[in-house]
Amino acid sequence: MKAHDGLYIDGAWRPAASTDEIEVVNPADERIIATVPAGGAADVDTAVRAARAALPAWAATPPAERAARLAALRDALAAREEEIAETVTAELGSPLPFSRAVHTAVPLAVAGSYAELAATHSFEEKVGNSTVLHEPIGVVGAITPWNYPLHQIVAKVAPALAAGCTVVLKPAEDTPLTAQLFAEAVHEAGVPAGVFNLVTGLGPVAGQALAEHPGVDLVSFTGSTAVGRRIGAVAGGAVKKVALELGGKSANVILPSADLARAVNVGVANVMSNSGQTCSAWTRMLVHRDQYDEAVELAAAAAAKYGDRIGPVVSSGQRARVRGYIEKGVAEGARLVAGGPGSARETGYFVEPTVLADVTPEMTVAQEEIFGPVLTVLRYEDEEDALRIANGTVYGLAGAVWAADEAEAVAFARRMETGQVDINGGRFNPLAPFGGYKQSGVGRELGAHGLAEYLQTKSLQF
Ligand code: TXE
Repeated sequence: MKAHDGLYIDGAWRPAASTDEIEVVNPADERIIATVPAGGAADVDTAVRAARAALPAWAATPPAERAARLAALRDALAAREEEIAETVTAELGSPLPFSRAVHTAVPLAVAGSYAELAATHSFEEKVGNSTVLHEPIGVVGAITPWNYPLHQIVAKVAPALAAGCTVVLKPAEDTPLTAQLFAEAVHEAGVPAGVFNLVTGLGPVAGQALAEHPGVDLVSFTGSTAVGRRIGAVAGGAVKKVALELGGKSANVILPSADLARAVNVGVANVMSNSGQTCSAWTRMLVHRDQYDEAVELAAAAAAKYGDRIGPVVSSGQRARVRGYIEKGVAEGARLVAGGPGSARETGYFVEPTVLADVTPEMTVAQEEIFGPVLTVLRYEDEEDALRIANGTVYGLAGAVWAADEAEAVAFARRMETGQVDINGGRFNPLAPFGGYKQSGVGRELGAHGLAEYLQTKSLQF
């Protein structure tokens, strides 16, 4: 697979100071498909310096011109649509149709939305006798995960550029090739040198160096809660702004009036999609006790149908982790009704689409993020009980409510401690804020709320 052997810094591909390398593995067949540099602290420093040097001119560039670069970036990504889809499939393992429909189409929509927002957002407002200026926060250190390789990058870099910030990106070590394609598109879009820089590398080395670098004004991180907590501590110590998008354990609440079959089928599809590697996945299905047995039967049948339609999980480490959770669930008393910890396939990091029934709220599988194709089904007594269970984890990223009457679902959703709720299925909206309550994170991504994360305000008093 095509790969650059350098880092994209200050407008060009340059050799890394570090001689370390990352081997990129295709999780579907376990083959090494490419090698990229594993940048070190010196490389991060070079990239941050380039971003700092480019900041004054980019921050002073009129928003309309920044918008034009973002529109060109969207077009450059669109021109690479098929190559991006193939690359995501090769390094993440997702089936090609899914890579086209989601891994490519969603970030294109997000990039397009920021091209528009940059042009229309008002970076200045009048408040009484003051003029409030919304100015770029400065140099952004963006650290992204592998689960949606391009979307996670675009969701940070596009608003940062729209705001007038410059960026150093450290993408996940599992999926650096998509990040390289993104850098190519940035270059082609005519974004000035130093405004966007890419340092591929390992989390504890390049990621840590970026989070700790004094030349970085905002660290925007998406990934595990454990790493997010560390980055938050580093940023807090240095009094620098931080945006964290962490894990989730979202509830899919099926109220008794809902169309049960539809709610269960969509719920299963939601969890299995991307092999369960979605932070906002509805991994806990909550069903009224009178409908419980029927729901479990429907869920098991829907999961069994997935079979070969989902790809592997990203790595052998992830597979071991997911299988460990399934085993733990069974050991704690859950009933396996579909899938299981084994797999018929000898090569590839595959996990069978799995459904665990008779799951109770205190079980590990109902509390911790599994990040694999594993659905838990829980029983509730009444609406208050459902609410208690839905809100009963440390997370609060997303969720869903189903009811015959939309108003009934909305009334329940208002009481949920979570950042996003899909009503009777919902639909992706690239302009709607996305982010967590509680330990699911700090800050929001997407739309105007996402843009605001990259701005700081100055008040001129007259
Ligand atoms: O994440 P990491 P991992 C969750 C999910 C998954 C688990 C582990 O539950 O099973 O996390 O995944 C960089 N300083 N999510 O281990 O390590 C790393 O290089 C700075 C949820 O892959 O958090 C990568 O770029 N950076 C999630 C990014 O952090 C560091 C998406 C994420 O990797 C670092 C992914 C350090 N010390 C996993 N250590 C979501 N919210 O969508 C690592 N990194």
